[in-house]
Amino acid sequence: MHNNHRSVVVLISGNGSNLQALMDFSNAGNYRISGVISNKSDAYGLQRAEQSNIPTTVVDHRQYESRDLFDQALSQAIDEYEPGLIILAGFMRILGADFVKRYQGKILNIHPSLLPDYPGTNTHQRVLDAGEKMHGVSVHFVTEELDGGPVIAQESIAVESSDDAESLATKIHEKEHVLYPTVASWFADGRLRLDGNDAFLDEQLLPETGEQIDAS
Ligand code: NHR
Ligand code: GAR
Repeated sequence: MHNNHRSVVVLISGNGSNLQALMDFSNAGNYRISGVISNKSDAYGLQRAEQSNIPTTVVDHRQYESRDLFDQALSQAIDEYEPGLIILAGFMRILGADFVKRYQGKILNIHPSLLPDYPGTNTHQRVLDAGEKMHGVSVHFVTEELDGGPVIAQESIAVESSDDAESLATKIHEKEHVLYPTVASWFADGRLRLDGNDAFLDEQLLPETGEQIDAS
């Protein structure tokens, strides 16, 4: 892996509003988005990248006979950009053990829940169904364990009685669009480190729920 902490590749599968936020903040954040890769050729995020003159690559998972072969093709596409950091932003393909090992400590994901609660999909509806008063968003290091890598930072929102899954998704997106560029900058500045299943910020071990951000 290239040792330029400031060069980032963003992996997407869809809309790419988090990609947009990362692009908009990249100057202030001191990182550079070298490329955007999607497993879907019709992902709207690809158009966002092109509008900002950022090179794009499509690696369509349906064209590979196995997950391993897809992961290998994805690795090749990533390595052409020589990044120091890989950011998953609404990327919807589970990555295999070999892939994760190759980029150990250099992959981040944003997940719409207060991890370790509610890993997996459909988090907003599950939070509503459980009658939770709080919901939120987490940025974590990607490890082999799905949505199980150490949490770096999270931000909470209150669940109101008037909320539905859509209103929660909107509130969560607002938080994500500030939180993710912030954490990307920490990484670019060399402040973040993964050691086994522990995350460190400025050489301080982060708690299980990461750094609590309150930007409100
Ligand atoms: N890979 C590893 N190894 N570890 C993680 O923590 C990962 C990961 C890949 C993606 C994002 C994650 C999320 O934030 C993520 C974290 C997709 C699925 C999934 O079930 C699950 C979790 C996440 C992303 N994907 C299906 C699959 O078969 C496909 C679903 C679809 O195409 O719509 O890969 O929630
Ligand atoms: C974000 O809310 C992100 O947390 C979530 O998908 C959305 C992507 O939005 N990620 C997952 O659910 C991963 N399984 P975007 O494409 O507009 O950035």
